[in-house]
Amino acid sequence: MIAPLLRRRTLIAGGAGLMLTGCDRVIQQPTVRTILFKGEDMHRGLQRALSNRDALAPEFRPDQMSPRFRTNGTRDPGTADYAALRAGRFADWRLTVDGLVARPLRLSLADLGAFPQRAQITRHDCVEGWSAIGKWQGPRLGDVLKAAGMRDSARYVVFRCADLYGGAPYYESIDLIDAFHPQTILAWAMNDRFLDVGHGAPLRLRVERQLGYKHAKYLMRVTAVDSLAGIGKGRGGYWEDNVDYDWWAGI
Ligand SMILES: Nc1nc2c(c(=O)[nH]1)N[C@H]1C(S)=C(S)[C@@H](COP(=O)(O)O)O[C@H]1N2
Ligand SMILES: [Mo]
Repeated sequence: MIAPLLRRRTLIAGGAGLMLTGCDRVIQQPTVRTILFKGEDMHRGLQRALSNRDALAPEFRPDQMSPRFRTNGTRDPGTADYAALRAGRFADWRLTVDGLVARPLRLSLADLGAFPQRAQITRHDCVEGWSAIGKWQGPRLGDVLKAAGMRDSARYVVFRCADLYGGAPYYESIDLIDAFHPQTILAWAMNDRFLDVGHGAPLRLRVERQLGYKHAKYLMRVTAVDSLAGIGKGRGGYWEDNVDYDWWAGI
């Protein structure tokens, strides 16, 4: 009597074991992957909540500036509109500030130069794995948004650029913590000269707590919005829409 019972138990146990093995392979793998992904999201969320979003990015001494600062992405928008602005040395260029603001603005380079200026020597970190230290100057984005009378309903700031990259308009967006961060500036000067075309003339964003692709070059328009839905493909930026880069690229 004992032998058949044992055999049966063994069979049941063996069966359960097989089922578990089956689960491991077939059912649990996606589950594990889902949990891992959730963990990653949670980790990012935590990192974001715990990191002091107001902390300053490191600033450097003039002698630490990179002798060569490479260009990346668009190096010349090359459109007829941009070529015309460039030919006029950007005298006719205006930055539109609109969206959820009480007073939409159209600012010339001279207008931007009339705001209090901030100069900073910072390190640019590209997601592709290179960095360079350069000096940037311009008004704080926060001061420009205040001048436009940004409304309380605004949640994000969207940056439209003059260039198409791979045929699609380059754009980016940041939240209000970064928009009002003291080192977030609209830079018209780099290394004590007017921005050159390669680096985003006549104006680019510097958002020093984030990776390079957030630093939109060739700025044309700054728009305060309450949602990123309906802009581009809705993920808040060119790379976010097209290559799945993170919207929040904090460093
Ligand atoms: N309008 C626009 N802004 C852009 C890009 C671009 O292609 N178009 N490339 C981004 C990327 S990936 C990086 S690393 C930096 C490069 O800035 P730089 O050319 O001044 O080095 O600009 C960012 N801003
Ligand atoms: Mo980049």
